Amino acid sequence: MKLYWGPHTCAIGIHILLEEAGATFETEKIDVAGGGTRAEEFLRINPKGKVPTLLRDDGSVLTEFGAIGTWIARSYPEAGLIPDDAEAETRMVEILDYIEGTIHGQGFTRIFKPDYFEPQDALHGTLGLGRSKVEHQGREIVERAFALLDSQMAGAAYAVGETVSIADAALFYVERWAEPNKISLPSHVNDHFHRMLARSSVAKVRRLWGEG
Ligand SMILES: N[C@@H](CCC(=O)N[C@@H](CS)C(=O)NCC(=O)O)C(=O)O
Repeated sequence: MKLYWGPHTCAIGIHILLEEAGATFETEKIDVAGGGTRAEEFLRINPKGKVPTLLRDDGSVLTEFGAIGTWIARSYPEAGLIPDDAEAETRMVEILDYIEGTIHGQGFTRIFKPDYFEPQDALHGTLGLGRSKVEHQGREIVERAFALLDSQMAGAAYAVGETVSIADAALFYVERWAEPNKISLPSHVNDHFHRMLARSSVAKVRRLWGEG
């Protein structure tokens, strides 16, 4: 199988899950910032034009973080990436959806791509530090969401209890977007970020991504 990834993207979470699972896979780097996800060759593989994209050994393609993460977790059950307990699994999906839909989709996308959300004339209305209103709104969404997760994470090593799950890989990729965007992580979330950084899977992936 092959993981398509791009520097600085959410694909790092899937790369980490593949390492945690002990899977055998190849990777292909896509120049996302340079428009590689919009190249015809890539769109033939994933018409959504997004990474992570996972090409499986049977030739089928999986997209969307939660779906890819679930497939990895179900395919390598010994890695324990989905909690066995139904209540814990449900809580994990709740956190995962919140990260995908709200922190990434609504928050960081406003920060990275304010022009997706506002008409050209609104780009001239800036608030403090030269940020557009949409970008400012994105920061508020992200900060409020991290604060909420922080209140849920007191006393727990990982997103749901004491072992790594799909939600931790997702939480890690949004945590790593915080500092470059001058967003401070609240204490429990920050502890989680450092706990993830200390994992050998994360160190390995960061080295492969040219970061470590
Ligand atoms: N809903 C998708 C989001 C994926 C996504 O937004 N990927 C970004 C990188 S973090 C991307 O590929 N952007 C390239 C583009 O929009 O051209 C998922 O869960 O996998």
